[in-house]
Amino acid sequence: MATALHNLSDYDAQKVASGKGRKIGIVYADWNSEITYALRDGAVKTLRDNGVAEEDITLYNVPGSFELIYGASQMVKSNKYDAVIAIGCVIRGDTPHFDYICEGVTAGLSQLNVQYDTPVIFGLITTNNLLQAQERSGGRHGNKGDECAVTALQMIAQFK
Ligand code: DLZ
Repeated sequence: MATALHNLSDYDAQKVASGKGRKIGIVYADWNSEITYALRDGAVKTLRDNGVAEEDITLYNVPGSFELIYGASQMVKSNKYDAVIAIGCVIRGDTPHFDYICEGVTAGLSQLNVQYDTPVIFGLITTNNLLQAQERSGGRHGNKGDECAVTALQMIAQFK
């Protein structure tokens, strides 16, 4: 039986540290752009709502989720950002490709978190179908982009 799902956009504004003066990099994939652009926009809005200046948010796009690893890596190594958010959407198809991309991105982003001092936030949606992705990018389960923005601010406040 499915468990109740936390709404990805729910957060206690009182508990989120101000993003004033913080610099955030967002790398997002163009694959499944209906979803990833909504995630990106959700992240940007939540960062702005919590004090991050527009000029302190840098956006880079990459072709697919697999390229998030390289994009995030370049952003982290530049030392210009207090946190980097990686956004992508992988939808299960008929072949094992889904598993390879998901595992590759997860491992790649995890490695960055261990090797460097800039937190990399995991904004990869991995779903069985388009509807599940829509539900998590501004639909009935909220927007994972919002969750990523709040997570980034929490990580910065805790460790920077
Ligand atoms: C090739 C591919 C496939 C089949 N599916 C997705 C997907 O659902 N989501 C996504 O972000 N990217 C997908 N890609 C593209 C790969 O991430 C990558 O861009 C290519 O394999 C080239 O490296």
